[in-house]
Amino acid sequence: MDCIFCKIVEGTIPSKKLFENEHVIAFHDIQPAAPVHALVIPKKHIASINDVGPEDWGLMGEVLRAAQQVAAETGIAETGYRLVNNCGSDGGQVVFHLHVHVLGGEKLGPLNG
Ligand code: IU
Repeated sequence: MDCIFCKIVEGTIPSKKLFENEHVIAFHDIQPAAPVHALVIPKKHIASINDVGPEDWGLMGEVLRAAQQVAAETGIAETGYRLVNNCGSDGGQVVFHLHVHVLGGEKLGPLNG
């Protein structure tokens, strides 16, 4: 499968890893939109939130748990941060391997700004 994030999971494309366990990995976004900008992805290829099956909700919990840990370890947990999932073209999704953005390290603008 020609998926860039699957290649990051396999290690055939390098990434600046922040966290890894058997279910998920987190790494720095290559085009950061905030001082801290990490992506948390399931190792399993799931194209988008639309494709999460009934058997995947435990895995989605692992994704959120890793996001919490990344926020703590990058020092943004105290001051606050934003988790974002883009889904589909109107949602601005570019990479079709489900991921949660962890954004922080500065006061983020309003969603309707
Ligand atoms: P989106 O939610 O699909 O729009 O976000 C994709 C993100 O993946 C975006 O912020 C890119 O900068 C980021 N990214 C990356 O970190 N490494 C890559 O090799 C590629 C995209 I392609």
